[in-house]
Amino acid sequence: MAKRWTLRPDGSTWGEWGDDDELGRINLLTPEKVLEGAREVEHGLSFCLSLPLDFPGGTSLNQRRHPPRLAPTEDMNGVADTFFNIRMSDMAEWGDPRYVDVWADDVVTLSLQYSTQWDSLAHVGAVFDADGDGVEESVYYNGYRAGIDLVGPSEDARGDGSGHRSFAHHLGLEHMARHGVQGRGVLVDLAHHFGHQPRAISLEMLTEVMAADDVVVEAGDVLLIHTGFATKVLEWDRNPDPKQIHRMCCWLDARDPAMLEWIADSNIAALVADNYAVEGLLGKDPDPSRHSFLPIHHLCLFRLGVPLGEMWYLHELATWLREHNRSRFLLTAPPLRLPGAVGSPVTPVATV
Ligand code: UVW
Repeated sequence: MAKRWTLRPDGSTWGEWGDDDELGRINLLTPEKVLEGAREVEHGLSFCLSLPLDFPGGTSLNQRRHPPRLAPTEDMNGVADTFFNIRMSDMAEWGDPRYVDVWADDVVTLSLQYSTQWDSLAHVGAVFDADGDGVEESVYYNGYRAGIDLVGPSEDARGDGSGHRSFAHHLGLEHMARHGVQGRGVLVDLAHHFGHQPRAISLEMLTEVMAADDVVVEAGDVLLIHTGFATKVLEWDRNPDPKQIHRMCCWLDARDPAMLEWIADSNIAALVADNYAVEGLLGKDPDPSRHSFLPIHHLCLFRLGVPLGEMWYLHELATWLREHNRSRFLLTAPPLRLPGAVGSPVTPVATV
C-alpha cells in the first residue's frame, strides 16, 4: 500500500511507531510502564474517576451532546411491548410455570462525549498537504484521511450494512481499548493552588505548582490535571448554571507556546483533565496567521497522537493524594471497545 503521507506536520510523531500506527503515544504504555504504575499501589484503595454519565445535565455545556436516554429493549416474547420486569413464566416461547426468573434488558442512546470521556485521535484533524501535491486535504493523525479512513455521514459508513452513519475505519477507540489503558497516572492539583476562578495556566504556573507539590512527570506517564470543574458539575446535580459552567476553574493555556512545547517534550502517553476541554474555549485568537481553534487538541490529537481525557472526576483522588503527600498512582482507563467510535465514555480507576 502507498505510504499515507509524504509530508508530516512539524514536530509531529507520525511514523514513529510505523506507517499504520493508530495508537500514538499510547504506545508508551509498555509492560514496564504498567509495572511502574503497579509499584504505586500500597494501600489497595481504588478511586472511581468518572462522573455519573448523566452529568453535567442538560445541554448548556455543548448543544450537540445530549444526556443519555435509557429505554427497555423490545419484548419479543409476546408478554409486553418492552422487555422489562418480564416474568419468564409468562413468556410465549420460553415460558414455563416452573421458571422463577424475572428479566430486564435495556438500551441507551448516548452522546459518547457527553460526560467523562476519552477523545480519540479521530476527534480532531486538520487541513494539511500530507501527500505533498500542493493541495491541502482533511487528514488526521498519521495521515489517515477524512472520507476514506473516517467516513460519515452516510447510511452505510462501515460498508457492511450495519447501519452506522459514521465510522472511524482507523483511529477509532477500539485500538486503545485493545491495548488496555494501564500505567502510571500523575496528578497535578491546580484547584488546590488556584481555586475555582476561571484562569489560564501558563507553563510557568504549572511548573511552579509541580515544584511546590513535588510532582515529577516522566515519559509514558498519563498526566491528570485537577481543576475542580467536575466537582462543581457534580454539586449542581444535573442543573448546571448555564453561564458559570463556561467560565470557571483553570485550564491549560494553549496560547502559551512554552506550554505546547512542554506537552510535546514531556512524552506523556495521554493528557487528562476534569474540565471541559483541557484547554479553554477562548473565542477568536488575534493571531493573523492560520492556526487551530483548539491548539492543545491540534497538538495532541493531530500531531503527537496523545489522546485527551475530559471531565474526569478527580476530587476524591486529589484529596487523598494531598493527604498522603503523593501524586502518583496506578491508572486503569480503557475506553469502550466500540469499533469506529471517535469518543468514548470511560470509567477510570486510580489505585493507590
Ligand atoms: C470541544 O468540543 C470544544 O471539546 P471536546 O470535543 O474535546 O470535548
